[in-house]
Amino acid sequence: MLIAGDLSRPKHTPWRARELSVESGGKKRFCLVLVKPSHYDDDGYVIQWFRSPIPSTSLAALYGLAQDCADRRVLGPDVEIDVHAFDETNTRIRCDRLAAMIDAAGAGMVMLVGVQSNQFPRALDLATTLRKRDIPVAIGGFHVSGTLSMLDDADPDLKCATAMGVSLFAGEAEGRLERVLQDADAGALAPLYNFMDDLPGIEGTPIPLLAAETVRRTAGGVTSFDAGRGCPFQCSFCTIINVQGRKSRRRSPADVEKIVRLNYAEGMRSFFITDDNFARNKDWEPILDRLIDLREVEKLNIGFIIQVDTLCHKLPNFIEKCARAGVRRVFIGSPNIARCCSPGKPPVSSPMPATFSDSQTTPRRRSRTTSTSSSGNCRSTCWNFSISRRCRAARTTAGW
Ligand code: B12
Ligand code: SF4
Repeated sequence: MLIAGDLSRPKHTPWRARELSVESGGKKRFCLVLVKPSHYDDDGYVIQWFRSPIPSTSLAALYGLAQDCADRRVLGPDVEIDVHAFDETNTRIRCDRLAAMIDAAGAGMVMLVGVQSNQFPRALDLATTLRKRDIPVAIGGFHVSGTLSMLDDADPDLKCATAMGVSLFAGEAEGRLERVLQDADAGALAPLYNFMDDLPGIEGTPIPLLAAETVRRTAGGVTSFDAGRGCPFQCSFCTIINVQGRKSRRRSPADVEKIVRLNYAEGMRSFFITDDNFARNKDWEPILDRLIDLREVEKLNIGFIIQVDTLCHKLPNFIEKCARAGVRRVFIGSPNIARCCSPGKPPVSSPMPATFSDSQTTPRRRSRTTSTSSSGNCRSTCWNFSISRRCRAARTTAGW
């Protein structure tokens, strides 16, 4: 791991955590506030709904990890960690109130989580207000990880965050969150935690979870979780493999079952499995077998949404088992809709094999400099890139 790295900023002012630490009944408190920022619309308003469509996976992941840190008393046996999670897409974020919560506890910090590029300006604005009140702030998520992984020079927005004393976190938090909490409690947050070269295994790690009152602010019935991360392919346009790598890292089938059961007990019936390419999760079959059992033996009324590549049908049993497990919607990526849809042009066939050896899954990072010889065609980047840009071309070409 690299701490601090090449981002420069003024020396971090030790926060008043230590001075303010209050004892109540012999226990100290540390207030950890997790905020998933929304983003601005074209007129500069924060986009917000009375009920947002679906709970945030990133927020759930961090909340699960933070609760685990609280249970393990990572700040010492006499320090209680209170964890609060807010999703700005359904909750107004009042920085003054967050600061008051932390002041009342005597110690704490705000983590801005799962921040994508379109949300980074909003995250910076929240951070500015909090930093003016001397609250320790950390920002993590795809923008920090992606820009540090793919841009040679640090992104100017990251420099801006660093300059105001915000701590940046690149990479994944499993096994690393306690280090950040301990540093914050000691008033010694590093400017940068960079774990991009050390992606953790996620089997057996704390499962993503949100408190019922957080989930109640969403439309209800639907939630999401990641069964795995990493994709073996190396599509030239893909940003994800630069961040999550090309090796299939996954939760155990038992953990997936636990996630489904816990959420089912809270009324969730539909699950978006957010793996960018579920067909390349090496445990797709044992996971589907568990889900089939839940549906066919225990008669749980569950349904799933997945994302796959166009060649998933070549995996023996994949489609049949998906259907039996309750997969009701599938995002299928295509690298070139224009060619697939245009009359007279043959569909693009991917040269990739249907299964992968470990040797093919180990190299990672910076696909922009690699060849496009194995494109997986999943929905993720293809959806964001191809459908928006290439579909327009397809419509024109195909005369839609
Ligand atoms: C699922 C998903 C969605 C779902 C979200 C559902 C949900 N319930 O959350 C939906 C379909 C709604 C969606 C929408 C969009 N998405 Co999306 N999405 C994804 C996907 C596939 C998974 C994200 C996820 O949940 N990951 C799992 C969590 C646990 O990972 P994580 O957020 O990275 O968090 C980990 C670490 O980063 C770290 N961490 C995160 N924050 C913090 C903070 C601190 C302090 C610390 C210590 C650690 C830490 O810890 C976590 C656990 O390890 C990603 C691709 C990917 N594989 O990342 C794209 C992705 C994030 N989406 C993307 C985009 C572009 C969008 C849209 C803008 C698409 C569009 N054009 O509308 C919208 C934006 C929605 C919005 N509100 O603004 C891009 C973002 C690119 C970028 N530069 O930021 C991605 C990377 C896909 C891509 N390459 O194109 N998305
Ligand atoms: S198949 Fe999808 S996740 Fe995998 S490299 Fe291609 S675009 Fe990225």
